[in-house]
Amino acid sequence: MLDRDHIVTRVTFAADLALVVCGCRVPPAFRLPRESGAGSSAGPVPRSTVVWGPAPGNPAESDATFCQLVVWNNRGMQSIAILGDIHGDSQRMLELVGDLDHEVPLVVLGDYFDRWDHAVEAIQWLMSRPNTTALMGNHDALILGVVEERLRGVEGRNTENWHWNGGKDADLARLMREPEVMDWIRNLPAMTMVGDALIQHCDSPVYLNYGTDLDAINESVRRRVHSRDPEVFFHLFADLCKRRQFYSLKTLRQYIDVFHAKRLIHGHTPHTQPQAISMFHGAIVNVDGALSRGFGPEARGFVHWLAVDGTDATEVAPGG
Ligand SMILES: [Mn+2]
Repeated sequence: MLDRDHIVTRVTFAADLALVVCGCRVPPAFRLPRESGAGSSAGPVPRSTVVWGPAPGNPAESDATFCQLVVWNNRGMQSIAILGDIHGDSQRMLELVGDLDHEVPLVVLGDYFDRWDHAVEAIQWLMSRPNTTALMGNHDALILGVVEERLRGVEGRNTENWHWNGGKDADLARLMREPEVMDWIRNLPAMTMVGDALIQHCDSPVYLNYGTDLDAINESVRRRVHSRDPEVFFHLFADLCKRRQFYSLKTLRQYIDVFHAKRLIHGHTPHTQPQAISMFHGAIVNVDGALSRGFGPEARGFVHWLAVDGTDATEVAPGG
């Protein structure tokens, strides 16, 4: 026999489900607080936020009960979608950004490989998507080193490190058959600017070892990558592994001032929050929500919306 609470729960669940399916309502438990990071510091609210959460009325934590909730607000806002480290999970990537209008600029922060084994598919989708800027992460430098070792028939320290950093043989095998994908990775910029935001893979000032401005750094990284020297790749990988090096506002400011930036957006250091984490009133924003199932079966990941005016949005160009 159903008691009153049970009936109320069932009715509430049905109502919530209908409203969410219609795009009208998100259950209160899953409403997101206004972003405290880059979006709000620019003034306007984000255009939308996508977050994973338990299905309404069904809080059990299994994959089958999770659904993707999309909160739309301020549709007229020009804003940029930013996605953290994909780590081989093309399916989760597509669930988050696959349906975005192609007019919406998308920036992905690097680390396409390892942990999960569909990186090549993820990259092929990113290659085909207009209005997309992709950056290089430490894992991407590493796998380029592994490729060079394979081509030379050796297993050097790139290969050794790749194995214990979650390297997936199936993805490497696919990559070796896709020269266009290799070329795409080799030409990834290390960093880009969107409006007043500097965007890079890791939370470290190590990039200044490569140059004193954005173009010089990107060119220096590109030149090293095109040397195709496994040792050069290993050093680039090791540099881009650095993390958590902006522990004071002073250190952060000294760094972003070099680029005339007001804030820094990075990935690389995964966290399990359902939205970006910011510190120092939005001056540094971590958008790596550990979306890959290589970090565990829990449904995670989000799109971070960077609100800028229309002029800023046009500064995002494929290839940075
Ligand atoms: Mn990384």
